[in-house]
Amino acid sequence: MQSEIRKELLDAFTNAGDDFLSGQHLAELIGCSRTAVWKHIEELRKEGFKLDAVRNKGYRILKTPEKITADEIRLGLTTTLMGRNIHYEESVESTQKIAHRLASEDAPEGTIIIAEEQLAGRGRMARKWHSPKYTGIWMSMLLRPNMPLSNAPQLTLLTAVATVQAIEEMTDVIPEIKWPNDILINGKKVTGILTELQAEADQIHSIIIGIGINVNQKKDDFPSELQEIATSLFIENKVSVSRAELIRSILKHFEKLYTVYLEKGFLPIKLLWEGYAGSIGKYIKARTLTTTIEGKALGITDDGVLKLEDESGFIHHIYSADIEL
Ligand code: BT5
Repeated sequence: MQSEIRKELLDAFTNAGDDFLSGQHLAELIGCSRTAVWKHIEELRKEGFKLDAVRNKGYRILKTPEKITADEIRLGLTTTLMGRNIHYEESVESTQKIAHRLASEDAPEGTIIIAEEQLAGRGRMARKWHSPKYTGIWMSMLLRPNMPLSNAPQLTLLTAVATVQAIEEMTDVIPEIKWPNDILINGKKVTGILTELQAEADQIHSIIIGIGINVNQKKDDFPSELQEIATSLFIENKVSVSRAELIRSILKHFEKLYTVYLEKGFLPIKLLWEGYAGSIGKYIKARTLTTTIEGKALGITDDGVLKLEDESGFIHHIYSADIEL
């Protein structure tokens, strides 16, 4: 109930923009007492929000906190599904781990899990994902699509498109997607995506998509082994980016694409994906679990599978691999 009031309060401020909202008006809108409104306003202040309070006019939000809070994400969120349920933690092992637990506890589709830092952030195949405090977006999204298991990797590609669209909306950089799960800027990795499943037989119970984005790190913030291969939006764009705003933008773009995907299938997503793909037409090395194949990346199939032509002209279909450009 308390958090419902908070959500409605933030929705009201979102709709009001720069206008003031009086305590009386807010109380009527939300259906609670003026004292309750005041209590929630005080809570927002404690979280680091700066509010203007003017007699006979009311309240408006001047500045949001440095930390990401669930409330800051909600302020300005325009989605109806993604991020309507937010699970926020200061420090976790991995947001994926929490998402798996919440998925088993029947958390609703669209739930997101955000942490300020991850102590054991993970990449694919038990690799580590460096996730320092307050500088990046470490987020998992919970989905429950009704579709065959084999289509799940398409959601990695869809997530990459949504993330690139959000980065383009918020910065002047030009990111490109490296199949299947990386986003690069000037050849360095700014984002990694990890798609995990809970399923029985061919029935998907839930899909958990983890997104890691380096947002405001400086070069020295990366450990030495990552300094030459990783980058952040700040390094590339030279200005810091609001993480909460970027999260909202990702959720907005993701929801749009996900709706299209559920209605029309992968093809429209594929077309968008191709527009952002950096490696198509280039010679690449694909390391799968069992072998390494070299050749020209021709593109992806209508299902999202990578087509790689080796020097004999044989076209390999690659379902999962690490790519070297
Ligand atoms: C990935 O794996 O790129 C998927 C990363 C997913 C991270 C998110 S954060 C939220 C959610 N919770 C989690 O615990 N994970 C997800 P992969 O393609 O296997 O790449 C891993 C490799 O990227 C590592 O071996 C490093 O070389 C490199 N790497 C690690 N941390 C990095 C960082 N912060 N930025 C750029 N590269 C990094």
